[in-house]
Amino acid sequence: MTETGAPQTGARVLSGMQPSGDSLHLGNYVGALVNWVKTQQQYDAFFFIPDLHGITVPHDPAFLRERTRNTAAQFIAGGIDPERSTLFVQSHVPEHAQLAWVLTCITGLGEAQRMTQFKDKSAKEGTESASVGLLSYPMLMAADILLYQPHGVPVGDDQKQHVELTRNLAQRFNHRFGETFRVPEPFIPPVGARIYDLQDPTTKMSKSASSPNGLINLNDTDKQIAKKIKSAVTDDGTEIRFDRENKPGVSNLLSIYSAVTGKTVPELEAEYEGKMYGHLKVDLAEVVVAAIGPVRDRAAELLADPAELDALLAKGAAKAREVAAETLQTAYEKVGFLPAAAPTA
Ligand code: ATP
Ligand code: LTN
Repeated sequence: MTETGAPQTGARVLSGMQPSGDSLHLGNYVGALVNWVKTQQQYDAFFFIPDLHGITVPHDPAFLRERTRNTAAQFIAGGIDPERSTLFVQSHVPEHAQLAWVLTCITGLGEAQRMTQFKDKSAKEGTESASVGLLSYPMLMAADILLYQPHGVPVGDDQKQHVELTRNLAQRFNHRFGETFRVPEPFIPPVGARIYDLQDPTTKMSKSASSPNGLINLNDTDKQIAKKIKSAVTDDGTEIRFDRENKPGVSNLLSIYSAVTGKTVPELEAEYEGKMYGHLKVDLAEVVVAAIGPVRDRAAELLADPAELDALLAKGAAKAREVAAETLQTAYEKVGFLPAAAPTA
């Protein structure tokens, strides 16, 4: 694919989303998952849940396990087809951690310390207590990507710097040890449907939202969804018009409406001309429920049979390992590790 989205049959893409909350939210859904689902029609797609990344900050083991399953169920319920795409959990494919070590050894300390996400997160943790794992996060992400030799990596613009480092590490490795890795392109969605917090429409909708009412989760009930939309912060005046600067609340509601229905913002502005904010909210609640209600219900069905879900993930991991093991073996040979001979009887 090119950055403009023109298809290129047979090309491979890979992406992952951390299991850092109890549920994906509407921002993850329209900003990432919906794009992934479209991607799998045209590409050989690999999607995974980066649980190894999930322990770079303090975590609860039981929550991590539950969230990993939950995320997998929501991916499938949201339209990722495990027959068509390769869907797996990162820790089930040990090659990720193995290649990450090699890449860590060709990354400069200063280079790692300059990554924006490390600077932000380590400041939150307190620089002294931030884990070395957090510093190594980008090298693990580079390994995630390079193992599969993808052409493109669909991510939000916040992950662009990590993909840039991945490209640098691939080029550095290839230059030092010989051609091994494909240098991947970041695929940043052209119309970055960014969804904002319903209570504070100047900050993006995020798992770490300050108020639970600002966030619509994929596992919210219809009633919760309607209530949160009804109490969404709107702006002065009465006009329903997209103006991110002066009307961030109403603009956000219009963006969400547009993202879940496919109607354009100008179409919606025309439709709601002369109507009140209340009208927009009632209709929006209806379309959001229609879009994510079935995803919630399907995810619940999948979670009701964890053995079946785990079996699907095991199948995905086996498919992923076939590709990952081959790349790792090449990288190990290039770097000079002595091949392990088969044991003799
Ligand atoms: P955190 O609260 O831990 O920062 P998050 O909710 O922002 O998490 P991420 O795990 O960082 O979510 O992002 C997963 C994917 O969802 C990324 O591709 C990101 O660009 C997308 N995404 C996250 N929040 C939004 C949003 N508000 N609008 C659009 N896309 C989003
Ligand atoms: N850092 C990413 C998650 C992630 C990822 C990847 C995305 C881990 N490894 C490989 C794409 C490719 C994030 O969304 N926070």
